[in-house]
This record gives sequence, structure tokens and C-alpha cells, in this order.
Amino acid sequence: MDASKNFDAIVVGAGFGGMYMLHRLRSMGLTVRVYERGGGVGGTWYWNRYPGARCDLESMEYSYSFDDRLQQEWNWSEKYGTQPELLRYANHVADRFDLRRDIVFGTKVVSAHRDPTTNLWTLTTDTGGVAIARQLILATGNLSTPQLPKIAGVAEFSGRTFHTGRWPQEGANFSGRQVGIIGTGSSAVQTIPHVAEQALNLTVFQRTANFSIPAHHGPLDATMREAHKKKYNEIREAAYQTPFGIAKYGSPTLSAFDVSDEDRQKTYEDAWKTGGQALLFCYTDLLTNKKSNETAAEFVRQRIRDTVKNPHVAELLCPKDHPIGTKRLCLDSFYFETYNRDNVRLVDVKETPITRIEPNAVVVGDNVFEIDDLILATGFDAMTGAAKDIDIQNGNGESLTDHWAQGPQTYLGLMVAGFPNMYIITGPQSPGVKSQMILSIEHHVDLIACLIQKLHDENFNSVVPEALAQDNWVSHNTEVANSTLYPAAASWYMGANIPGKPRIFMPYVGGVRQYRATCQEIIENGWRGFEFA
Ligand code: NA7
Repeated sequence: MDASKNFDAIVVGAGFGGMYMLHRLRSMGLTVRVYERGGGVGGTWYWNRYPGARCDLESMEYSYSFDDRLQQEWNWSEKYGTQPELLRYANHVADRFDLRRDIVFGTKVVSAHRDPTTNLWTLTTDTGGVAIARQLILATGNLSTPQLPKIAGVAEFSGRTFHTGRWPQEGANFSGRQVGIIGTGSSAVQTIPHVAEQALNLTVFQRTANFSIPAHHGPLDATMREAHKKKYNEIREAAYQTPFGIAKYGSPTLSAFDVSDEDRQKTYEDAWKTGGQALLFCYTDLLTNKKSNETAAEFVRQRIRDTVKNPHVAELLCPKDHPIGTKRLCLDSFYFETYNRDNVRLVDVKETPITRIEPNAVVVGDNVFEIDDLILATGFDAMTGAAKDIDIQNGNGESLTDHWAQGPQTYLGLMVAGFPNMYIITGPQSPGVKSQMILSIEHHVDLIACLIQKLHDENFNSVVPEALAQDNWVSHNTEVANSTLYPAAASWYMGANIPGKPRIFMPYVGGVRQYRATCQEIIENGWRGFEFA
């Protein structure tokens, strides 16, 4: 056998998950190969280079904690990590831990087939490469497979077409151009104000109005940053004790109806001034009680009406078909204000969907909107798209796609029954996307490292979840989701943005604190629900 093809572990993806996994496994003495489709590290922050792209969690929290020197030496310059700064950070981490020597860039993993007799995974790539390893780790990301809308004529558009999740490295200039943008999710909300400033005119095609809160983005005060650094360990630990893994947003104690209308209004106003996700953390029941939720939703609608001068446009921008927070709450900088510009036009495509795209126009019913450039801010095949994009076969006649035909099934969002030694970093049914992502990545990487260490120490060949443990976890996940308002929205959390995708609420919303405690209890009980062979 060609030794250069054989590794202890293969990691797919060099975003924040894959990078830390590589570092962790290498420090355990394992040989590791990472495959990355992009030309560099950073995952989401490598691909999403659209103007205004920025994390919606503050950078002091949205960063690695695994190495104290790293967190002490890195200086975030802005409140929220912007895409360029996050990409610089990813590259800094890659340099600092000398990660690149084990990463093959520009290479997509096409298949991963397990041999049940040897318990080895064989991977093939689109460049004709083959690699073999006992451990397979999918660090493929939750929002990494762009979704192109199935609109007639989209492929025949003759101008420039951009997807926010595949933005060109060299950027794009819209000066003097007539631009159309489809979508009004987080990516569009961040892009629109920037494109509007440059373009001759911008037409926004909106199917669903979204709730958005001002980010109040700006430079990070150096004194605050240094004070935060001094208490970093304490703050990181506190984050694990919160529902969403964000220390800044602790657990509220009161219901929205425990207080007077005036007090509630004042609390929302303060949260609005703070900006960011603070509003959702005002009361205990905002995501479980429709009436409580409506108090916050109406508060935000009122702010939209206060901001947007044209009352008809304001009303179109007011979300009325889902509770606030049940779709990802957007964070913006002057999004609603942008609709007061003369060169910006909002087109409602809910009542009359986009009929077709012509070489130089978007057609909605009888209306033809001429454009030079088309921006698709149409989202991703979230949470399952990237894993299902690889032909994964377990060697017992089952593919991952078959196993997930009715929606994703995992144990703890970490492993899949029937697929030994295959791990997913922040997979479906884990808190991942409903938490501070890097905290959840670190938790999962550490769990995977512990499992692999156990295999090594106790001379096991493989680990796989028991089917019953998985079934129970999936049911528990659904039960928890159903006790909240989340399933009330047609969101990508539900798979609702992809025609034909099974509707199952995918992230675990029982909270980071609870999830971590459950994992701990499972470990203390000899990794209950995992089978070692
Ligand atoms: P999202 O949040 O999935 O938003 C996609 C948007 O595109 C959303 O407004 C969709 O409307 C719209 N869309 C998709 N297909 C169509 C068609 N065919 N016609 C009209 N409109 C369409 O993706 P983002 O990239 O903005 O954000 C993804 C996550 O990244 C975000 O949640 C953060 O966590 C970071 P819909 O709502 O489906 O009616």
C-alpha cells in the first residue's frame, strides 16, 4: 500500500471546525489529511465575501478559546468580526499552528466508502486523489452548499450573476449598474445597503420579510477588549452555562407578561439600543409563547414603520408570517433606511412569484424589471447539503443519503448509526447553528478527540451509535423543538427553503448548557448509546 495515501484520520473541510480538528488530532500524534474545496482556510468566511459580510455575534465571543496565547495575542479591531478580519484570523490560526502542510486545497471529496472488513474509509476526490483512514470527520459546515433558485431562465441571464455564498475573490463593482437581488435573509440584509450605495439602481425581490435589528457595529474599544481578555476564561466558561453559548446573553428570568406594558417597552427600547440579538434574550418565553413573542415582534415592526418613509413599503417590510426569532434574526447596518433611497425599489414576490428571468430582466407577472447584474442571496441547503453532496457508503449497503431520506438522523449531532468511525462537527440535532458556532465546534472537536483516544487506549477498532440511542435522540430533538415556536416558521432550520427536502426541525434547541450536561452524563456512563468494537 502507498503510505502517502494512508492516514489515521481524514477531515473534510478546513473551516473553523476542520482547522481545530486537525490541530487536536495532530497533537494526539495522529497522521491527518484535510481536504478543502476552497483555495484557503476559513470555510464560511472564505466563501461569503459579499459586501458587508459580517458575523452576527460579537468577535470577542466568536473566536477560538482552545489556546490562551492565541486569544491573548489576537486583537479584534471591530465589534463584530467582518469577513475580511475573520478570514485574516483564520489564516493567522493556520500559520500559528502550521496547519497548511496537512491540508489539500482546491479539492472536493467526491466519495467516502467504508470497507466493513477492515473498518477503513477510502475517499476519492475530484482531482483523482485517493486516501484511506480509519477515522472520517466531516467538518463540512452547516451553510456551505449554496441554493440556486429554480426559476425559469435563471441560467440564460446574460449579465453577471453572483451568489452571496460564492462571491468572487476579486469583489464586484456595481457603479452605474442596474442590479437585482433575490432574497431578504441575513446575507441580503447585509449586502443591500452596500450595493445600493454603488449601483445606479437596486431592485430587491422579497418573498418573505425578515426581522432585523441594528447591529450598532463599530470599532472595538481597546480598553474594553483588554478588560475582556483578562477575564477570558471566566467568560468562556460562563458562555457554556447559557442557552445559546453566548456569555453576553445570559438566561432571562421573567416572562414578557410578568412586567407592565411600560416596563416591557422600556426593556425592548434598551435592547434595541444595545443592538444585536439582545432583544431575544429579554424574556424567558419569547420563543415559546406566541403572545409574548408578538410583543417583541410588534415592537420591531413599529421601528420599521418609524424608519421607512413610504408607508406601503414599510408595511411590505414588516414580517407577519412567522414569530420573531424563529428564522435567524438578522443584524443590520441601515438596512431599513436603505429603502428611503431614490434608487432602491422593493418588489413583493410573495403574492406573485418571479415568473421568469430573461437575459436582461426579472419578470414578475406583467412587470419587467431590467437589470444588468443579478445577486442571488437565496441561501443554502443547510445542515445536510454538504454531507449529502459526498457519496458516503457504509459498506453494509447503505448510503448516508438513504439513511437521511426522511431527514437527518444522528446521535447527539455527532455520529450516525450504521456509519462507524464517521463523525460530524456540529451536525444536525446538535446546538451548532443555534449557538455561538465556534464554542460548539470546540465542544464537538473535543468529544471526537476523546472518542478516538478511547479507541486507541482500549484497543478498539470502531465506535458507532446504537440505533435505539439515535432514535431516542432524534425524537427528543423533535419534542424539544415542538415545545417552542421554532417549527412555526418555514425556515432553513426546518429544511423548508429547499423544495422537496423533508421538513424536520434540525438544530437542537434545548440549549448549550443542557446539551453539554447531557454529553457529560453520557460520558460518565461509559459513553452510553455508543457501541465500541
Ligand atoms: P436565507 O436566510 O436562507 O435567505 C434566503 C433568502 O432567499 C430568503 O429571503 C428566501 O425567501 C429567498 N429566496 C430563496 N429562493 C427564492 C426564490 N425562488 N424566490 C424568491 N426568494 C427566494 O439565506 P442567507 O444566505 O441570507 O442566510 C443564511 C444564514 O447565514 C443566516 O441565517 C445566518 O445564519 C448566516 P424565503 O424566506 O424562503 O421566502
